Amino acid sequence: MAEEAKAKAPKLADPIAATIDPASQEMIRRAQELNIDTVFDRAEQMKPCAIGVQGICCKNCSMGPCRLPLPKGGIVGEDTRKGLCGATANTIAARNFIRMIAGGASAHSDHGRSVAEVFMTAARKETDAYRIKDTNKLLAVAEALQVDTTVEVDGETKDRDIDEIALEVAKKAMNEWGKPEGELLYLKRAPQALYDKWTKAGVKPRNIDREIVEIMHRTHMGVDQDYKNLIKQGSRAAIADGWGGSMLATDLQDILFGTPYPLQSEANLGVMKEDHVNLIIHGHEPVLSEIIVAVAQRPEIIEYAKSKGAKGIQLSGICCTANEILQRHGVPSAATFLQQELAIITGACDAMVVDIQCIMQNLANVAKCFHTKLITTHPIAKMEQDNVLHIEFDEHHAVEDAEKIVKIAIDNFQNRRTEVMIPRQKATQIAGFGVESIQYHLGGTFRGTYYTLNDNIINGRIRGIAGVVGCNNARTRHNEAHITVVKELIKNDVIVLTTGCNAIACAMAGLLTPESAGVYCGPGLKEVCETVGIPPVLHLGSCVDNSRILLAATEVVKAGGLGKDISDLPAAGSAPEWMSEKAISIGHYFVCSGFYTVFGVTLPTSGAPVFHDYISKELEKQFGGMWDIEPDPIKHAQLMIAHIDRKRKELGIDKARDRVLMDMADRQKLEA
Ligand code: NFS
Repeated sequence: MAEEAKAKAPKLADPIAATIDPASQEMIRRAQELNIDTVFDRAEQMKPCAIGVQGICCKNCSMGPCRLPLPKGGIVGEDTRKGLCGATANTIAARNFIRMIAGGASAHSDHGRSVAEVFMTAARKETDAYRIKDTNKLLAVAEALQVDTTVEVDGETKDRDIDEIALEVAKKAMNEWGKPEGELLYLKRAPQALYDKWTKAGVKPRNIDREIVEIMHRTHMGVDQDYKNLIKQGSRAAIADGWGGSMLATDLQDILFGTPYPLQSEANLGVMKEDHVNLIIHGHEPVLSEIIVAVAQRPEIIEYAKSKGAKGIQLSGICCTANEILQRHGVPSAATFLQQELAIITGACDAMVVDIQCIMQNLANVAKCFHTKLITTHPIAKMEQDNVLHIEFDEHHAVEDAEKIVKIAIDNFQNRRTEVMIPRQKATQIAGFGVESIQYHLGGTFRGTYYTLNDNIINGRIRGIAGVVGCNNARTRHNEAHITVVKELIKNDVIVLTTGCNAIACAMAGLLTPESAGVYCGPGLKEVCETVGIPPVLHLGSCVDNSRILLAATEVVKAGGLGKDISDLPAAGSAPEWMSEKAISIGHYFVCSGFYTVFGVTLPTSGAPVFHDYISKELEKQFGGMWDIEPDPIKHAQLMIAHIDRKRKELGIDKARDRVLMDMADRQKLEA
């Protein structure tokens, strides 16, 4: 009988096998003791569908789902697999793939639209909660959106009124989502060579919404049945994300909330404090979290918390909201995507406020086992469980909403019922980098370009640039691939630009400090980091801020000496533990912008080898970028390094690096 019960007990995750992070291991164990399941356990109990993983299941009509597994032993001769309508594996995989792009692009771009709406409210002065904070950025964005920043008065050129510029920027920006003709204005920010490639390939987005809608149309039963034509539309929508919705989100957020500048903070569950009210902000849009940060710092609110027996209020963040409030205010990051349930398992989370994206529905079930108030705030993202509070956030009464939320957290401090167990682990991080601050650190104010960075790439101290980004995925060991890939890159003198959950993982592993250069970097990168005083891994923000990587790469091209296009650069992109549709959209706009892009885990194209080949080899001919997949993190990083070396050779700067390394060795010999 006991044996039978044991056999029926659901399989639980092995904490050590589930994550490399000791804090998370401790909390997984704690959850298991309390009989609360987490994503790590569920990943043990439910295996993914092998056909879905390969991208060859079509459920776009009710004659299916049609599943087209690869024949045992692979395809010999002609691939005769087809669905009821005749759709081939290539058609099905391409449809599924671009629907993922549509999902991802719409998430980023709808986020961008919300910010644009708040921006409009601020420009119209309909709210006191938001105002233009960064006028320099406003002027830069005005130029990119073709808004005049000067006026002619009596034959004289004068600066235009800032409020007027803001209003026109707001209108021009809003227009990008649905204008009836023309093309996205930001496309012209790309290097001319890339713009020309987009023109030739016929993939310049017309407006953001249209490209997403067209994906849904083309992938409807019986429409587009040519994988090349399908992915062409995928490219157009992905470019509309990277160079449109995401880039606008980043820019307008910077204007409203300030452009990030390097600052110090901490990361991991250990940032929570037992004797403080712990309010965790989770999700993606900073429009709400910005106000919560401001409200939680007000003296009377802190006094109110003290009146309830707490020593103060500890704010922290999860997922990309963590990155947003870290970058601009130094609020510590409590957790990556996979740790969200664990933050509640501490027993010390008095309230978790969520908006949109990457929020697990099981948070509500976990919160039910504790005193934690879980608060949804967005009209498009509610939860069905009845213990969830919904306080709908509106920019017109932003401060009142934020006050209400902060007070709920404070009032809940005294209701803690389970023993509090906060893991001790936390690490120092330097975050807050961006296109502008890289320019400052690695270019110098005098030249105001990326000259020093380029110079160090040309002379070989820096071998190349990598953008390592993206999620966690419960099908892989939490943070292992993130950290292994990044360490392998910096060991080989590749400087890393990071965003999203990779950034939080790197912060937790101590890679976002200047000191880590001495420990983990190759001699060239170490020398540069120590001279300039920067970490070898630069935190550029949230996932919409991947647009910063596009613009940083463009600045590198502009600074000269490294070719004419992003695809000429010794650079590569990576998402070692991706899981979301947003990651596919990002991956694809990286590819369409000229980056060699490697994903970990799996790619939903493996069941359609011809389509897979097309998005790797053929797309390289169009844009210079290509997809690749490698789950093994060391091989993954080595593929990126091999690509970087190939580009160095094409640029004729491969010899310079040999010389630098020889110099270093000689110098070390002398020192010894
Ligand atoms: Ni990006 Fe942010 Fe994390 Fe992945 Fe989710 S938080 S938008 S999608 S899981 S990196």
